[in-house]
Amino acid sequence: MPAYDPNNIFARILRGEIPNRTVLETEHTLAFHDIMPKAPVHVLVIPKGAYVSYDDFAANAPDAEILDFTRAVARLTRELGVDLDNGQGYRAITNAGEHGVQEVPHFHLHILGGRNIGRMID
Ligand code: DGP
Repeated sequence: MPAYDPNNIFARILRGEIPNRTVLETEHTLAFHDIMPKAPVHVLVIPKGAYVSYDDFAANAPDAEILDFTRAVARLTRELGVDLDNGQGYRAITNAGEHGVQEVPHFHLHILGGRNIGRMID
């Protein structure tokens, strides 16, 4: 696992050093609009703790942080109108490392919706 870079963009967003368009904030989780949206709904969900990737988060975060994050994702799909009770669905993806073409090395989940996303995201 590469060392966590405390000056990555999302760490700076969490410290309030870079503005963001917040959608939801909970005790352990922040969700905000992607700066270069690939769909009408494109929200990034991040834990407030310092994790590089999904596997880092899933293996090392305290249970309370994982639960908070997971429930925040469910709440977001409803509030963004893409959940399967009220909307037409979404894709949730996370990129990790070089082969995953991860740009920002702080674990984040992309929630994409509002249109048919197709079979793959570049
Ligand atoms: P990736 O690491 O490849 O999963 O994607 C990172 C995403 O972060 C990409 O869709 C663009 C977005 N992004 C990069 N810089 C910023 C920023 O300063 N603010 C916001 N809101 N999004 C950003």
